[in-house]
Amino acid sequence: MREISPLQKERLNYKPKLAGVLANGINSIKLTLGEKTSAQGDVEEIKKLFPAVFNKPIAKFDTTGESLSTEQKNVGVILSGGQAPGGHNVIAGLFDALKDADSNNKLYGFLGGPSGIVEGKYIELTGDIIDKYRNTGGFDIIGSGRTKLETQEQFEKALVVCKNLNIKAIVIIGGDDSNTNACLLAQWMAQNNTGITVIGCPKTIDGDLKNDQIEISFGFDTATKTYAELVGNIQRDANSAKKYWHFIKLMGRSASHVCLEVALQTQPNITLIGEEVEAKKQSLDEIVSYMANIIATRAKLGKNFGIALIPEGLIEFIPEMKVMIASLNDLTAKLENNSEYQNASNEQKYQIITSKLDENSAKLFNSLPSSIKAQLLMDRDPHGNVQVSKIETEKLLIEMIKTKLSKMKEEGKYDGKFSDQAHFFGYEGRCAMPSNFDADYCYSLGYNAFALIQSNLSGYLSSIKNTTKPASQWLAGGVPLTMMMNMERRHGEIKPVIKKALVELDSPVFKELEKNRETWAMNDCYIFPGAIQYFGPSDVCDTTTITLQLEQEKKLLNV
Ligand code: FBP
Repeated sequence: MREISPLQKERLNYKPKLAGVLANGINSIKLTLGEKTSAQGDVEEIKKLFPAVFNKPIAKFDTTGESLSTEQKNVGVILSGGQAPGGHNVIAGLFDALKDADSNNKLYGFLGGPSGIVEGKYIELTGDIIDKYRNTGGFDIIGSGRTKLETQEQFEKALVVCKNLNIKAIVIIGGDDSNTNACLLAQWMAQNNTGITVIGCPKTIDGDLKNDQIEISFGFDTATKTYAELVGNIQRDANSAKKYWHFIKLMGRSASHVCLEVALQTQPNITLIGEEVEAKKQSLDEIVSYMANIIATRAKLGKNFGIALIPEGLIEFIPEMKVMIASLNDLTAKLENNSEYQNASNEQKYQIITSKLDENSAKLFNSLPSSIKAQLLMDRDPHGNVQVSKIETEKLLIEMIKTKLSKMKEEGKYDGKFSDQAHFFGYEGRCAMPSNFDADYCYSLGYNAFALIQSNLSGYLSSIKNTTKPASQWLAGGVPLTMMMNMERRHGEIKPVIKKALVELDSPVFKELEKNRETWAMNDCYIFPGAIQYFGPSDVCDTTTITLQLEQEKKLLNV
């Protein structure tokens, strides 16, 4: 029996490239503090809720002969939320920096996500353990979870655990919701004078945790390359057999960044973008008509096949659905502890729900297939998000398109054959072996997190910039978490959360799709990107996403 594959073995030996400013080691870094920051929205509320960590300046590191604090420090690390390729390298970078600073420093990994710190479930991460996980995908080194940290009791328990382990800093590796946790924890630790600092690291394949200071969340690069490989393979199959329309839903939660990036990498016939649907106020019926018309026009050209990409969160952007989902969110939160509702059959649940919705939403809800109704009523995640990965939008669209095409056939507007295949790609990419970009970026994020800790900063997100350039030119620093926050309705209540970065319709990335999609719809301009490469020419192995490249090019032009 083999224990690992030859490629796994090679990757364990890969030496990730460290951001240039950090490359001289943790003892040769100088901190500069920049402008003070505010919040994304609802400034007064955020200021009131986070007095200890609000209004902090942007942090920037430079290489000098000086050193940051040299005080011995134990650190605790948490992997939080959905898996994203590169998480293990964040931990490896953090571990190497902490040991470079002082070999007596210890790193503790909390098990199973944020609940690990509350329940005191942890392991000490030693060199032997870390070495087995370098450059590997997955979060299995310590596991992950989605527990929301928000109560006094949770914070008090976490403090006891940290005191017992002499932990002086906590690093939370997570997406928007997990870093909201980090901010709440940082505030609590500061207001209670615990001396414990809290740092976040930007993780999520969804690509929706980004701004001027955070160019990309880790995992987006590898996950989109993995999906693009799969979409490319399907395109080649479709182009060979010429008999199926493939409807491919892509993970990514509300934002359509994943779908947009994969579309630019593969050039399919149809790409839906949730944010565009919302801006154009397209109804479900209009979306179906748009797709059916492309299918019918291709059929006239003798092409009864094609590829359609659908973002996971599409349903949340269709105006009538959005209104209905907002009401369902509030209703399901209220009914959470209602035993009559909880014990009811699905059909009874639909009746109770329909009786409480407004007329339009009730009509829409009743028009949906039973499977979609059940999926819409599933429990929200602990942060109050609808679990869009479980809603089979691709199948809903296929059914509606079939009905539309039959009608078009009766009217003499369609004379083709429609045979469908539905796919959902999400979990296939979340634990892929990190690309060189993600391996390097994550290692730098982790190393940099320790530089922020040594700078005694708390409530900051690790930031590595200039990432379309070679790693030797990457910059490092930190951005206050409060700067990204606003107030939103979750679980029926208004709460502080990090604002998700959605696809901007005036961005060069969306414009690139807009410019090409009519051509891609009718002509088969498919690109087959192939598998991620780890060894070979740099433009094949080290180049990052088209999204990041277009965004950075635009930034340069604006300067
Ligand atoms: P986060 O990075 O925000 O945690 O989400 C990543 C993600 O993969 C989403 O794209 C997806 O909707 C969700 O997790 C699925 O959640 P789960 O792993 O609980 O099924």
